[in-house]
Amino acid sequence: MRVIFEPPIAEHDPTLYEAKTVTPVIEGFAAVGDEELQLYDRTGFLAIRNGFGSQATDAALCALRTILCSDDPRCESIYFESAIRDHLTLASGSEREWADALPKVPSALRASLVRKLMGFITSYPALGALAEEPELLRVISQIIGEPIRCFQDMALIKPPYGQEKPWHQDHAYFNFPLEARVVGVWIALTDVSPQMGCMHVVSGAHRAGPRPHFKRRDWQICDSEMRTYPRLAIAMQAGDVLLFDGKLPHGTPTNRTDRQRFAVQFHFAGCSAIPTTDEDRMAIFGSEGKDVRC
Ligand SMILES: O=C(O)CCC(=O)C(=O)O
Repeated sequence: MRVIFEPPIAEHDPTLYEAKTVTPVIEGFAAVGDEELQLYDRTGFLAIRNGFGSQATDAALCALRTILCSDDPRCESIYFESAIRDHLTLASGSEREWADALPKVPSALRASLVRKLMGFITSYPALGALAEEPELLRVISQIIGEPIRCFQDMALIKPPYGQEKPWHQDHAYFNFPLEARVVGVWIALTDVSPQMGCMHVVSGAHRAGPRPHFKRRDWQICDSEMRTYPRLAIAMQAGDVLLFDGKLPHGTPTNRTDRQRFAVQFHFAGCSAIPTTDEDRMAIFGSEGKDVRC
């Protein structure tokens, strides 16, 4: 298992996430028909109330808590919030030394500072079950228009006062041809308000295609570009699901509460999508050689 320590990032300007708050109005996956699929095409997202019931979300949350408390979690990688450094006895040194110092951090504190887990669906059935829900898969195959595969699973846990995930397009992180349809599935396992760092999106902006990304607080769209768009904050309840296009600009602000925010995210692509290279991706989403600055 890989252990990654996120770098500290500067606090974001709060105006970047000034947004109109909306809540999901489509009740369950079964309510997604032609009209909703057309809405997805226009807006780049669908917010679904009660995609999953409390039994499924409670079981998934319990599995995540098990991973967080385990000394040997069965996942591919674990990412710690930068604040974990304040609790490691080594102030400097290599990531290897930090990882060796982790067991000395009290387990509850350690668990409260996990930001992301990746690669767990094959080891934890309650989490794998979310990615196999037949009605969810039906909707995603209709969006993509061909047989689909889940190519990435992650748990996104914003610790109390945890850091922002700056505005970006997920496609800028994936080596797929630009025309390949990629669908993100963001499942709330706890209620998530704007104050807790809910998902923020720019409705319809996936249609403008790839935006240049820059290495700033993260690999992200320039703040000054994001300020020009009208933004929506999607307030969700546990079990609600956000489906969104890989080219939809989205981000999440700092968690301004003392509560841990839990979500699971999957990414799906069509089975026929053939992976490209980092160079191809950077030629599309990078700023080099283009007349753009940030
Ligand atoms: O859950 C979050 O805070 C944002 C996650 C996200 O946008 C991503 O990982 O691409």
